Amino acid sequence: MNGVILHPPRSGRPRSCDGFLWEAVAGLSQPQKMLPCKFLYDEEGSRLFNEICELEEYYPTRTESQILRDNIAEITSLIGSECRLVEFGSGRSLKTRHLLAHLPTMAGYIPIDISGPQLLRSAVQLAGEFPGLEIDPVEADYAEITEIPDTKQKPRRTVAFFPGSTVGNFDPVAAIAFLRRIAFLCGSEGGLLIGVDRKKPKGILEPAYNDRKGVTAKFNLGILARANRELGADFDLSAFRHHAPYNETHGRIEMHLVSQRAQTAHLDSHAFRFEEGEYITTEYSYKYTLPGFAGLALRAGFELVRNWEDPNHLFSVLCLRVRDWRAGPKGVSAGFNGVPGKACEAWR
Ligand code: AVI
Repeated sequence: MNGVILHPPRSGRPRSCDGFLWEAVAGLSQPQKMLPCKFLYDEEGSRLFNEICELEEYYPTRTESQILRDNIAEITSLIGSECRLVEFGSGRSLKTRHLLAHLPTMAGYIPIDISGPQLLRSAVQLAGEFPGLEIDPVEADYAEITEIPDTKQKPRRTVAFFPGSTVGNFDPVAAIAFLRRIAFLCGSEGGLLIGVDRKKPKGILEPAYNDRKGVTAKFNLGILARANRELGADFDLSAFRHHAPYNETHGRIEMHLVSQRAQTAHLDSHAFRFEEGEYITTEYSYKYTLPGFAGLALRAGFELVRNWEDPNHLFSVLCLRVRDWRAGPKGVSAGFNGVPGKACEAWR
Protein backbone atom coordinates (compact mmCIF):
# COMPACT_ATOMS: atom_id res chain seq x y z
CA MET A 1 0.00 0.00 0.00
CA ASN A 2 1.39 3.44 -0.89
CA GLY A 3 0.46 7.04 -0.22
CA VAL A 4 -0.33 8.90 2.95
CA ILE A 5 -3.52 7.99 4.77
CA LEU A 6 -3.76 10.73 7.35
CA HIS A 7 -7.16 11.70 8.66
CA PRO A 8 -7.64 15.20 10.11
CA PRO A 9 -7.78 15.07 13.93
CA ARG A 10 -11.18 14.11 15.27
CA SER A 11 -12.31 15.98 18.30
CA GLY A 12 -13.41 13.45 20.89
CA ARG A 13 -15.80 15.07 23.28
CA PRO A 14 -15.94 15.88 26.10
CA ARG A 15 -12.60 17.68 26.17
CA SER A 16 -11.21 18.06 29.64
CA CYS A 17 -10.44 21.79 29.23
CA ASP A 18 -14.15 22.44 28.98
CA GLY A 19 -14.34 21.70 32.68
CA PHE A 20 -11.29 23.67 33.86
CA LEU A 21 -13.28 26.27 35.78
CA TRP A 22 -15.51 23.98 37.73
CA GLU A 23 -12.82 21.34 38.29
CA ALA A 24 -10.45 24.02 39.59
CA VAL A 25 -13.10 25.46 41.89
CA ALA A 26 -14.06 21.98 43.12
CA GLY A 27 -10.42 20.99 43.66
CA LEU A 28 -9.46 24.18 45.51
CA SER A 29 -12.54 23.85 47.74
CA GLN A 30 -11.38 20.52 49.19
CA PRO A 31 -9.69 20.36 52.63
CA GLN A 32 -6.48 19.34 50.81
CA LYS A 33 -6.51 21.79 47.91
CA MET A 34 -5.80 20.20 44.53
CA LEU A 35 -5.80 20.94 40.80
CA PRO A 36 -6.15 17.99 38.37
CA CYS A 37 -2.86 17.22 36.63
CA LYS A 38 -4.44 17.08 33.17
CA PHE A 39 -4.56 20.89 33.26
CA LEU A 40 -0.75 21.01 33.37
CA TYR A 41 -0.74 20.04 29.68
CA ASP A 42 -1.66 23.09 27.65
CA GLU A 43 0.66 23.93 24.77
CA GLU A 44 3.38 25.42 27.00
CA GLY A 45 2.93 22.62 29.58
CA SER A 46 3.33 19.97 26.86
CA ARG A 47 6.49 21.75 25.67
CA LEU A 48 7.91 21.83 29.19
CA PHE A 49 7.02 18.19 29.73
CA ASN A 50 8.99 17.31 26.59
CA GLU A 51 11.91 19.22 28.12
CA ILE A 52 11.52 17.26 31.39
CA CYS A 53 11.79 14.01 29.43
CA GLU A 54 15.28 15.02 28.32
CA LEU A 55 16.59 16.04 31.75
CA GLU A 56 19.49 14.11 33.21
CA GLU A 57 17.64 13.42 36.48
CA TYR A 58 14.42 12.25 34.77
CA TYR A 59 15.34 8.61 34.07
CA PRO A 60 11.90 7.18 32.99
CA THR A 61 11.91 8.37 29.36
CA ARG A 62 15.36 7.23 28.34
CA THR A 63 15.11 4.01 30.36
CA GLU A 64 11.81 3.04 28.75
CA SER A 65 13.11 3.91 25.27
CA GLN A 66 16.15 1.72 25.86
CA ILE A 67 13.96 -1.18 27.04
CA LEU A 68 11.84 -0.83 23.89
CA ARG A 69 14.92 -0.70 21.66
CA ASP A 70 16.62 -3.66 23.34
CA ASN A 71 13.56 -5.91 23.09
CA ILE A 72 11.84 -4.64 19.97
CA ALA A 73 11.88 -7.96 18.08
CA GLU A 74 10.15 -9.84 20.89
CA ILE A 75 7.73 -7.00 21.63
CA THR A 76 6.58 -6.63 18.04
CA SER A 77 6.29 -10.38 17.54
CA LEU A 78 3.96 -10.53 20.56
CA ILE A 79 1.84 -7.73 19.12
CA GLY A 80 1.78 -9.45 15.73
CA SER A 81 0.63 -8.32 12.32
CA GLU A 82 -2.44 -6.36 11.20
CA CYS A 83 -3.01 -4.71 14.53
CA ARG A 84 -4.76 -1.44 15.17
CA LEU A 85 -2.38 0.36 17.51
CA VAL A 86 -4.02 2.93 19.79
CA GLU A 87 -1.81 5.24 21.80
CA PHE A 88 -3.26 6.91 24.88
CA GLY A 89 -1.57 10.30 25.43
CA SER A 90 0.63 10.13 22.34
CA GLY A 91 2.54 13.44 22.72
CA ARG A 92 5.20 13.48 20.01
CA SER A 93 4.85 9.69 19.44
CA LEU A 94 8.61 9.36 19.92
CA LYS A 95 8.63 5.88 21.46
CA THR A 96 5.95 4.69 19.04
CA ARG A 97 8.42 5.04 16.19
CA HIS A 98 10.31 1.97 17.47
CA LEU A 99 7.10 -0.02 17.20
CA LEU A 100 5.96 1.39 13.86
CA ALA A 101 9.34 0.72 12.31
CA HIS A 102 9.30 -2.93 13.37
CA LEU A 103 5.67 -4.04 13.24
CA PRO A 104 5.30 -6.13 10.07
CA THR A 105 1.97 -4.86 8.74
CA MET A 106 -0.53 -2.71 10.54
CA ALA A 107 -4.23 -1.92 10.17
CA GLY A 108 -3.60 1.59 11.47
CA TYR A 109 -2.27 3.88 14.17
CA ILE A 110 -4.59 5.97 16.33
CA PRO A 111 -2.81 8.56 18.47
CA ILE A 112 -4.99 10.19 21.15
CA ASP A 113 -3.82 13.41 22.79
CA ILE A 114 -5.31 16.39 24.54
CA SER A 115 -2.95 18.89 22.87
CA GLY A 116 -4.36 19.48 19.37
CA PRO A 117 -1.42 21.40 17.85
CA GLN A 118 1.11 18.83 19.04
CA LEU A 119 -1.10 15.96 17.83
CA LEU A 120 -1.41 17.41 14.35
CA ARG A 121 2.30 18.27 14.04
CA SER A 122 3.30 14.81 15.10
CA ALA A 123 0.73 13.03 12.88
CA VAL A 124 1.88 14.96 9.81
CA GLN A 125 5.50 14.11 10.57
CA LEU A 126 4.68 10.40 11.08
CA ALA A 127 2.73 10.29 7.82
CA GLY A 128 5.90 11.44 6.07
CA GLU A 129 8.02 8.85 7.82
CA PHE A 130 5.63 5.91 7.44
CA PRO A 131 3.95 6.21 4.05
CA GLY A 132 1.08 3.77 3.67
CA LEU A 133 0.28 3.73 7.38
CA GLU A 134 -3.28 4.81 8.15
CA ILE A 135 -3.10 7.45 10.88
CA ASP A 136 -6.29 8.60 12.54
CA PRO A 137 -5.51 11.15 15.30
CA VAL A 138 -8.08 11.88 18.00
CA GLU A 139 -7.86 15.14 19.96
CA ALA A 140 -9.30 14.29 23.35
CA ASP A 141 -8.66 13.62 26.99
CA TYR A 142 -7.65 9.98 26.54
CA ALA A 143 -9.07 9.07 29.95
CA GLU A 144 -12.56 9.86 28.68
CA ILE A 145 -12.44 8.10 25.31
CA THR A 146 -15.53 5.98 24.69
CA GLU A 147 -14.83 4.67 21.19
CA ILE A 148 -11.94 4.09 18.83
CA PRO A 149 -12.23 4.97 15.14
CA ASP A 150 -12.49 2.07 12.72
CA THR A 151 -9.59 1.66 10.34
CA LYS A 152 -10.18 1.00 6.64
CA GLN A 153 -8.50 -2.35 6.95
CA LYS A 154 -10.17 -4.64 9.47
CA PRO A 155 -7.67 -5.27 12.30
CA ARG A 156 -6.79 -8.72 13.54
CA ARG A 157 -6.59 -7.26 17.03
CA THR A 158 -6.45 -3.93 18.83
CA VAL A 159 -3.44 -3.18 20.98
CA ALA A 160 -3.25 -0.19 23.30
CA PHE A 161 0.08 1.53 23.88
CA PHE A 162 0.33 3.49 27.14
CA PRO A 163 3.99 4.33 27.72
CA GLY A 164 5.77 6.73 30.06
CA SER A 165 4.26 5.37 33.28
CA THR A 166 1.39 7.78 32.81
CA VAL A 167 -0.74 5.14 34.53
CA GLY A 168 1.09 6.31 37.68
CA ASN A 169 -0.74 9.64 37.44
CA PHE A 170 -4.01 7.86 38.28
CA ASP A 171 -4.62 6.73 41.86
CA PRO A 172 -4.82 2.92 41.95
CA VAL A 173 -8.64 2.78 41.98
CA ALA A 174 -8.86 5.15 39.01
CA ALA A 175 -6.06 3.21 37.29
CA ILE A 176 -8.13 0.02 37.51
CA ALA A 177 -11.17 1.82 36.10
CA PHE A 178 -9.09 3.26 33.25
CA LEU A 179 -7.43 -0.05 32.38
CA ARG A 180 -10.89 -1.65 32.37
CA ARG A 181 -11.94 0.95 29.85
CA ILE A 182 -8.92 0.03 27.72
CA ALA A 183 -9.79 -3.69 27.99
CA PHE A 184 -13.34 -2.91 26.93
CA LEU A 185 -12.23 -0.76 23.99
CA CYS A 186 -9.68 -3.33 22.80
CA GLY A 187 -12.05 -6.27 23.21
CA SER A 188 -11.24 -9.97 23.11
CA GLU A 189 -7.83 -10.67 21.54
CA GLY A 190 -6.90 -7.16 22.68
CA GLY A 191 -3.57 -6.32 24.23
CA LEU A 192 -1.84 -3.59 26.17
CA LEU A 193 1.80 -2.52 26.05
CA ILE A 194 2.37 -0.33 29.08
CA GLY A 195 5.29 1.43 30.75
CA VAL A 196 5.39 1.31 34.55
CA ASP A 197 7.79 3.16 36.85
CA ARG A 198 9.08 0.91 39.63
CA LYS A 199 9.41 1.60 43.34
CA LYS A 200 12.93 2.67 44.18
CA PRO A 201 14.89 4.71 46.74
CA LYS A 202 13.92 8.32 47.41
CA GLY A 203 17.44 9.35 46.44
CA ILE A 204 16.65 8.52 42.79
CA LEU A 205 12.98 9.50 42.73
CA GLU A 206 13.08 12.95 44.29
CA PRO A 207 15.78 14.46 42.04
CA ALA A 208 13.78 13.25 39.01
CA TYR A 209 10.89 15.50 40.08
CA ASN A 210 12.95 18.36 41.57
CA ASP A 211 15.48 18.97 38.82
CA ARG A 212 18.37 21.40 39.20
CA LYS A 213 17.42 23.47 36.14
CA GLY A 214 13.95 24.12 37.55
CA VAL A 215 12.06 22.85 34.48
CA THR A 216 9.66 20.76 36.60
CA ALA A 217 9.06 23.79 38.83
CA LYS A 218 8.13 25.87 35.78
CA PHE A 219 5.89 23.05 34.52
CA ASN A 220 4.11 22.85 37.89
CA LEU A 221 3.67 26.63 38.30
CA GLY A 222 2.30 26.70 34.75
CA ILE A 223 -1.06 25.45 36.02
CA LEU A 224 -1.49 28.66 38.04
CA ALA A 225 -0.41 30.77 35.06
CA ARG A 226 -3.01 28.93 32.97
CA ALA A 227 -5.74 29.56 35.57
CA ASN A 228 -4.83 33.28 35.54
CA ARG A 229 -4.83 33.43 31.74
CA GLU A 230 -7.84 31.28 30.93
CA LEU A 231 -10.05 31.69 33.99
CA GLY A 232 -9.16 35.22 35.10
CA ALA A 233 -7.73 34.02 38.44
CA ASP A 234 -5.19 36.18 40.32
CA PHE A 235 -2.63 33.68 41.65
CA ASP A 236 0.67 35.40 42.51
CA LEU A 237 3.14 32.96 40.93
CA SER A 238 6.04 34.37 42.93
CA ALA A 239 4.24 33.43 46.16
CA PHE A 240 4.13 29.67 45.39
CA ARG A 241 7.07 27.24 45.30
CA HIS A 242 7.32 23.86 43.58
CA HIS A 243 8.08 20.89 45.86
CA ALA A 244 7.78 17.19 44.96
CA PRO A 245 8.44 14.79 47.87
CA TYR A 246 8.16 10.98 47.72
CA ASN A 247 5.42 9.70 50.00
CA GLU A 248 6.66 6.24 50.99
CA THR A 249 3.40 5.26 52.70
CA HIS A 250 1.46 5.65 49.46
CA GLY A 251 4.34 4.84 47.10
CA ARG A 252 3.94 8.05 45.13
CA ILE A 253 5.66 11.30 44.22
CA GLU A 254 3.41 14.22 45.10
CA MET A 255 3.76 17.49 43.21
CA HIS A 256 2.94 20.43 45.45
CA LEU A 257 2.68 24.19 45.01
CA VAL A 258 3.52 25.54 48.44
CA SER A 259 2.23 28.93 49.50
CA GLN A 260 5.17 31.09 50.64
CA ARG A 261 3.00 33.37 52.77
CA ALA A 262 -0.55 33.77 53.99
CA GLN A 263 -2.54 34.95 50.99
CA THR A 264 -5.88 34.84 49.21
CA ALA A 265 -6.37 33.98 45.54
CA HIS A 266 -9.55 34.69 43.61
CA LEU A 267 -11.15 32.54 40.95
CA ASP A 268 -14.53 33.31 39.45
CA SER A 269 -16.60 34.49 42.43
CA HIS A 270 -14.58 32.36 44.90
CA ALA A 271 -11.84 33.42 47.32
CA PHE A 272 -9.31 30.78 48.35
CA ARG A 273 -7.34 31.44 51.51
CA PHE A 274 -3.84 29.95 51.90
CA GLU A 275 -1.81 29.81 55.12
CA GLU A 276 1.97 30.00 54.86
CA GLY A 277 3.23 26.48 54.03
CA GLU A 278 -0.17 25.23 52.87
CA TYR A 279 -0.01 23.60 49.47
CA ILE A 280 -2.03 22.67 46.38
CA THR A 281 -1.51 19.10 45.15
CA THR A 282 -1.18 19.12 41.36
CA GLU A 283 -0.09 15.57 40.55
CA TYR A 284 0.52 12.12 42.00
CA SER A 285 2.97 9.81 40.32
CA TYR A 286 2.54 6.29 41.73
CA LYS A 287 5.40 3.82 41.60
CA TYR A 288 4.81 0.06 41.53
CA THR A 289 6.44 -3.25 42.31
CA LEU A 290 6.02 -5.79 39.54
CA PRO A 291 3.61 -8.06 41.51
CA GLY A 292 1.74 -4.95 42.69
CA PHE A 293 1.09 -3.78 39.15
CA ALA A 294 0.30 -7.27 37.80
CA GLY A 295 -2.33 -7.60 40.57
CA LEU A 296 -3.85 -4.23 39.66
CA ALA A 297 -3.96 -5.20 35.97
CA LEU A 298 -5.63 -8.49 36.84
CA ARG A 299 -8.40 -6.61 38.62
CA ALA A 300 -8.86 -4.57 35.43
CA GLY A 301 -9.29 -7.66 33.24
CA PHE A 302 -5.71 -8.10 31.98
CA GLU A 303 -3.20 -10.89 32.47
CA LEU A 304 0.54 -10.46 32.30
CA VAL A 305 2.22 -11.98 29.27
CA ARG A 306 5.75 -10.63 29.57
CA ASN A 307 7.80 -8.06 31.48
CA TRP A 308 10.94 -6.36 30.18
CA GLU A 309 13.07 -4.19 32.42
CA ASP A 310 16.40 -2.38 32.54
CA PRO A 311 19.37 -3.90 34.40
CA ASN A 312 18.81 -1.56 37.39
CA HIS A 313 15.09 -2.44 37.69
CA LEU A 314 14.14 1.22 37.43
CA PHE A 315 11.35 0.77 34.89
CA SER A 316 9.23 -1.99 33.32
CA VAL A 317 7.52 -2.39 29.98
CA LEU A 318 4.72 -4.93 30.30
CA CYS A 319 2.81 -6.82 27.67
CA LEU A 320 -0.69 -7.69 28.90
CA ARG A 321 -3.49 -9.60 27.29
CA VAL A 322 -7.20 -8.91 27.71
CA ARG A 323 -8.81 -11.79 29.57
CA ASP A 324 -12.08 -10.08 30.50
CA TRP A 325 -13.25 -7.12 28.45
CA ARG A 326 -16.92 -7.52 29.30
CA ALA A 327 -16.74 -5.96 32.76
CA GLY A 328 -16.33 -2.61 31.03
CA PRO A 329 -15.70 0.67 32.78
CA LYS A 330 -18.55 2.05 34.82
CA GLY A 331 -20.59 4.49 32.79
CA VAL A 332 -19.24 3.47 29.42
CA SER A 333 -20.99 0.23 28.57
CA ALA A 334 -24.45 1.77 28.86
CA GLY A 335 -23.69 4.91 26.89
CA PHE A 336 -21.23 3.42 24.42
CA ASN A 337 -21.37 5.02 21.03
CA GLY A 338 -22.30 1.94 19.08
CA VAL A 339 -22.93 -1.55 20.35
CA PRO A 340 -20.58 -2.64 23.14
CA GLY A 341 -18.38 -5.44 21.91
CA LYS A 342 -19.54 -5.01 18.32
CA ALA A 343 -16.06 -4.75 16.90
CA CYS A 344 -14.84 -7.50 19.19
CA GLU A 345 -17.34 -10.02 17.85
CA ALA A 346 -15.94 -9.51 14.38
CA TRP A 347 -12.48 -10.66 15.44
CA ARG A 348 -13.52 -14.02 16.81
C1 AVI B 1 3.32 12.13 32.47
N1 AVI B 1 3.83 11.53 33.71
C2 AVI B 1 4.06 10.10 33.53
C3 AVI B 1 4.95 12.22 34.33
C4 AVI B 1 5.37 11.50 35.63
O1 AVI B 1 6.55 11.16 35.76
O2 AVI B 1 4.51 11.25 36.47
C5 AVI B 1 4.59 13.66 34.63
C6 AVI B 1 5.67 14.43 35.32
N2 AVI B 1 5.47 15.29 36.28
C7 AVI B 1 6.61 15.80 36.65
N3 AVI B 1 7.58 15.26 35.96
C8 AVI B 1 6.99 14.40 35.09
